[in-house]
Amino acid sequence: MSATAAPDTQAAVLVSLDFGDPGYQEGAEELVRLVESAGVARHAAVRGRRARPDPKFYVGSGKVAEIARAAAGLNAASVIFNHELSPGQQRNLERELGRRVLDRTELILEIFAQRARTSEGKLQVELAQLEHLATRLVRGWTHLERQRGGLGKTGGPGEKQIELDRRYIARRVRVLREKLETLRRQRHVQRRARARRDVFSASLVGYTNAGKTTLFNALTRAGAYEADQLFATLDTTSRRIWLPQGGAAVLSDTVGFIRDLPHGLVAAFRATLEETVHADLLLHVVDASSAARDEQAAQVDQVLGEIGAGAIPQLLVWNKIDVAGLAPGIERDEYGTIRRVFVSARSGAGLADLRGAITEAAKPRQARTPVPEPLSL
Ligand SMILES: Nc1nc2c(ncn2[C@@H]2O[C@H](COP(=O)(O)OP(=O)(O)OP(=O)(O)O)[C@@H](O)[C@H]2O)c(=O)[nH]1
Ligand SMILES: [Mg+2]
Repeated sequence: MSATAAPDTQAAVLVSLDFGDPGYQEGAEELVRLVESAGVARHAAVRGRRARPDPKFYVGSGKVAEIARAAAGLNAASVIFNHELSPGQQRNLERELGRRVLDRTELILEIFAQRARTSEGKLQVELAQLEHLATRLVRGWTHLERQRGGLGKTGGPGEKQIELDRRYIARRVRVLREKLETLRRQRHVQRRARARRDVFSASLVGYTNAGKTTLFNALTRAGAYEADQLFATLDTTSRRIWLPQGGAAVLSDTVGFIRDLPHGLVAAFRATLEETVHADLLLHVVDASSAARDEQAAQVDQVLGEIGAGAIPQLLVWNKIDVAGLAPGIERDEYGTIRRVFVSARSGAGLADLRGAITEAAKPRQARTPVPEPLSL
């Protein structure tokens, strides 16, 4: 390959800096999984330790040179920071490195854009991308003209942004919000109809890759898309499941959570997550085989609080016990209340217990709470 070959969009340099945060190591490993999920085949990692970010380049100038060397070695089209960059830092880095620089939010948005299937999912991703872009649209985009749109296979707003100006974005954001609002009202009607029929509803929530979709498929035999990649699921799917003793419930599979989920994304995905907010029961799926399982569960609880789902009863489901080497079954506290259910969505171990636990959770519900009006964005 000659030195003038076009930059390789499947190669990237990953930058993670340690500021003394205890989750640093896991965060850096997760970044590798994220870029693999985004379709990056080759990467080089640049790591470092700092007291605080450098105002101009986020990293120090020695590190910038190291990144430049690594990027040249791979002929990488993009450099991905596992951090939030200010618009100025991003601009300075792109100018200095001559490559596309993405921050963590943009990487997650890129994956979401690749995954979105339903029209609602696509609208939500485009809205989040435009809103993120609007914060970067300060001045001086011309240097990006030739460099933007590397990693992406999706052709999102990234490629078109030179033509975009604030007014265009504002107009488009308004249209997207209106469309999403219409979809939300339709959902609301469906939900009200469901509530009238008095069907118990449960939502699978949990960290990305915990096994929610696999569990959903195992419980409903639905055949939804499950994969060993982050954010395999973006859209909410709902199916009826049958419970022991003849009952039924509606089960929903939802988008996965991740540490430091960008706030703009939480807002954009509110319509999808609303299914979660309105559930009678949350099945909080935890990857019991992950070393970071406790921290991941805490992150999920935090996002649930942010979207107003903190008070919904939760059933903790420890999944992947086949890998974790745990026994299937139900764990109760001293009062007989279910604390955790141990399952393997893959082998099917513990699924009968889980159905039993859902039935038990569905029983004490006597008075139904009325369905509140939809949240507005
Ligand atoms: N060994 C084992 N692997 C599992 C189990 N459940 C799920 N997996 C695997 O874990 C990976 C992620 O599963 P998904 O069901 O896609 O996870 P998810 O929580 O829906 O992930 P996102 O949609 O990305 O948020 C897949 O490779 C599954 O095959 C399990 O019980 N045991
Ligand atoms: Mg999934």
